[in-house]
Amino acid sequence: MRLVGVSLWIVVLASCSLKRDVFEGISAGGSPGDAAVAEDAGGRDTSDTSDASPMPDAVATGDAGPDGGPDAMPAALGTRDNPARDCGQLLASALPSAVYWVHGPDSAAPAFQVYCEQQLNGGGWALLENSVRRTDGTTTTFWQFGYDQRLARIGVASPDENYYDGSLYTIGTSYMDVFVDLRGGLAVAATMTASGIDTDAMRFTDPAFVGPEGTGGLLRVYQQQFAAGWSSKDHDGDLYTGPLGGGNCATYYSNVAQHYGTCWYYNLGSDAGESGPPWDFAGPHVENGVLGDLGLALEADGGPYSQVQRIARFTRW
Ligand SMILES: [Ca+2]
Repeated sequence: MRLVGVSLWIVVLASCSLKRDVFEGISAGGSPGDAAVAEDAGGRDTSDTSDASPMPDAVATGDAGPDGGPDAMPAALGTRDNPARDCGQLLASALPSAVYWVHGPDSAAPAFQVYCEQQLNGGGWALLENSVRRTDGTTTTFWQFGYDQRLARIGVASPDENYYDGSLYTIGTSYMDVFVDLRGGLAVAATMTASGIDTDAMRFTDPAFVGPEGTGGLLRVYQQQFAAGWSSKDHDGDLYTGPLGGGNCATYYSNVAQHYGTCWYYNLGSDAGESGPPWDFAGPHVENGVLGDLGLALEADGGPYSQVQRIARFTRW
């Protein structure tokens, strides 16, 4: 038995080593400072006088316009003055993972900021949800928002910070969940498409698992965390009807707001201890069987559910 255990340990270590390389590549582009870089990248170069003004009337009336003059260069793609449609358009322009301005599928809609993940699973993904392990309990607190915040934007758009942008559910058509374990190993937990979402129930319209099982995530994660319901401490929209937590998965699991089935394979802010220790509030947790099937590391002595470093959801539109 001892030899078998050692062999498994080596396999796990080798697997983690490979995955860590992937994650470091992904997180390298992400810091809050990138937001400022992206926003300021459209610096106005007024030295180029060869570009004729498309608005000669502005010169005649003395109105130089908001760009500082008729000869101003166009703002860089992904800035407030020149928002992209989505992260995919920015990826096509070879722009790396960072925060950018986008306008979504309606080019006339007001621009907003998203963190674009440009390396993982083809890139072109906007960060929708990011739960990061914190031993001080603040991650659990972050996810205890109420039903009225389900479409809100909360936190800092960064791979290293807790973040939620529920408004992206109103435009998203593809989704991807990602886990990062305590050793930095990364795996895609589920991938799916949907034609829309019912913003009252927070249930997806025509959801479908993309897969394939394994590299494209696990069907059972999709079934529990995408294709079922959504609950918060003040709203029971999940499929669980048992007595615990008054039948509300969120109430039962530390008041964490998220998509639930009956109830979860992962939780953004709660452990699943039945009562007392090992209940803890470090934040994101995943069921051990799911972690094992994805080749990720379990928490030592963590019970049937392990802490992870990060759970993130991304979307495209
Ligand atoms: Ca329920």
